[in-house]
Amino acid sequence: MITVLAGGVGAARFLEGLAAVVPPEEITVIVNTGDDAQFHGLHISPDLDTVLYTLAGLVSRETGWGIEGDSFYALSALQRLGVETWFRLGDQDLATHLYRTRRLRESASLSLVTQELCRRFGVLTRLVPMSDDPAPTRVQTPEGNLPLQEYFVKLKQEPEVLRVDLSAAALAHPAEGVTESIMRTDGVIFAPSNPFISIGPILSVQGIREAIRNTPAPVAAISPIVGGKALKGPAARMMRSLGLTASAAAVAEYYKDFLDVFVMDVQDAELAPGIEASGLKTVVTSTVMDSAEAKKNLARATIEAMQEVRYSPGGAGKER
Ligand code: FO1
Repeated sequence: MITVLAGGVGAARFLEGLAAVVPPEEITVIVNTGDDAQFHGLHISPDLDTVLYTLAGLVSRETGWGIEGDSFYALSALQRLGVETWFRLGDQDLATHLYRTRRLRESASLSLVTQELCRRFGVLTRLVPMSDDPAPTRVQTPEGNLPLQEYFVKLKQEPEVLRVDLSAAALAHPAEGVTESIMRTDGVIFAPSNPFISIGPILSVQGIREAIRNTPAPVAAISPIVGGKALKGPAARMMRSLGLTASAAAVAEYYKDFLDVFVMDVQDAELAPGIEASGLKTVVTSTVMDSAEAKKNLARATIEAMQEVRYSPGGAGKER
């Protein structure tokens, strides 16, 4: 069994590779819901949907989110009504949000609705929201304390980030099965997602940080920073505005309390000895997931490194 902590697009690409090298039923994905938002009275869970559509083979290849070939008639009609439409919801995508919102109003939990969606989309990988409680991430910027999607989409990640506010996640309880899937697994992987707005919210949910520290399984992270740049999104800029260096080494340092294995790109090979010296097993491989083969290779390299740690004298977790 493998447990993955995941955000949106980067995580989804990695999971495509993982589900091709490990039976998908043996993978549990704990997905960030700090990005969840309400638009037009509907509950949107962008990271859950990005992972769902990707594993179902339906995701838009151009954007990495939404459905390939979707139309935007409903959004245009809403625009005609004078409604703000900066968050682009496609017509087929809207069906997912209509379904989820109706089920939540019927008192179904977000976990149950996610399970139903997985079944309907034929996704065998187990997707679990980090929490069934609302846990919206907010971003403190010079322009104010903003809901995540306002910073991310409306303002195009342009404002400087002074602080990421995860106080709602800190009050949230993990969804059913989340801590168990961390404690009873053969390996935990932090997908190559933004450490602050994707993995950070998951780690902030009550009990998850402790579960990751205490699990007997090896814990690996894949750097989302390659050659000082983010694979996708604002992680590098965010690191700089939070006073960190945008580098794989800074990501390793940020996660070091949790990790046994750190997977980083060949472009950053010169940083590996320094990271190894801090007690982490480092894997230097290609982390740029530009083909199906590249995604599978990254998944294989991560699993192999976790197995080596698991079966090495002392095993995983001795340093944590
Ligand atoms: N990202 C954008 O940059 N612009 C959008 O209009 C947008 C719409 C959208 C609709 C549904 C969905 O599931 C995701 C969507 N995303 C959009 C992606 C999303 O905002 C971010 O990628 C994540 O929240 C960050 O992980």
